[in-house]
Amino acid sequence: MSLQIYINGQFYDKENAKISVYDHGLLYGDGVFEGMRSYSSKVFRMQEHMDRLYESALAICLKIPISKEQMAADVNKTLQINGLVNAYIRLIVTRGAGSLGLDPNRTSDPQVIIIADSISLYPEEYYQNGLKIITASTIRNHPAALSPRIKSLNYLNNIMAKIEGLQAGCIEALMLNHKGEVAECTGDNIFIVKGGVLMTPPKDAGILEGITRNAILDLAREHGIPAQEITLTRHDLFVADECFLTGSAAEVIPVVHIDGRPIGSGSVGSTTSKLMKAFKTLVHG
Ligand code: PXG
Repeated sequence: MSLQIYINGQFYDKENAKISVYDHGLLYGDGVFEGMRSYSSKVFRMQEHMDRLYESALAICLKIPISKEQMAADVNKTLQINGLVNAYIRLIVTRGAGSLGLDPNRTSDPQVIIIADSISLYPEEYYQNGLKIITASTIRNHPAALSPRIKSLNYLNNIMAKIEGLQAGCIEALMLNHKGEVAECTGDNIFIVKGGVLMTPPKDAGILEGITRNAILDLAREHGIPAQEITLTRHDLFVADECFLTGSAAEVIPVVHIDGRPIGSGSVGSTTSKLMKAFKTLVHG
């Protein structure tokens, strides 16, 4: 049986899961999304993902036609129908089909789409030996242009940064904010360890407040690792002992090189290893 895709409460074969070319999600990137993971058939931090999705929608004046509870139930149903246990879930809400003009009032029927599929993970080698990343010249959205806290369908500057990374032979790239401070990577949050203290940029540094990021901050607290949400510059990264990234897809992945410079010893650090293990236990527990 072909993969079943949810659109507005109905399921369609992957080949037949289609929406209008007049949808403002396509025409203007006018919509919001979430990327989630399920482990042993249970969505990790479902409530947090629902809260972030509905807040992103609220921020762009998009009214999601179903309740959070219904949405969560529909996510579970999509997993179930597809017999998926450990999966990646992409949830999309578009503004809906409208006229060829920006006016969101001339659209109707936001489209709610749920895709649950098997996950394509980063190669295991990166988890063992760590990533090399570069700093992209493309910055995160200026907060006065579009809040970087909105997980919108407009990901072009992150994609441009990703292209910069790929052209340099790196699968992730660091993005700074409009003040030149460290924000995050194109689809992952960033952490460093310095003198036994875990540090990550604060919510207002132009980041998406990652759900994995918050889980790592919780785990640090539980394991007695001092943690700070604090402004970081590239200098702080260059002199850090350890560095790692977090995201729903990547989970926790070490970084051992930035812009051609080794971080700390140039190999995966002990705090990073400890948190990688703790995260595995958390999601599989
Ligand atoms: N920053 C950005 C800009 C993101 O898009 C994260 C951080 C990590 O957040 P979570 O909540 O996942 O810990 C994200 C989300 C993909 C993919 O297919 C991943 C994200 C976004 C879009 C696509 O790998 N990560």
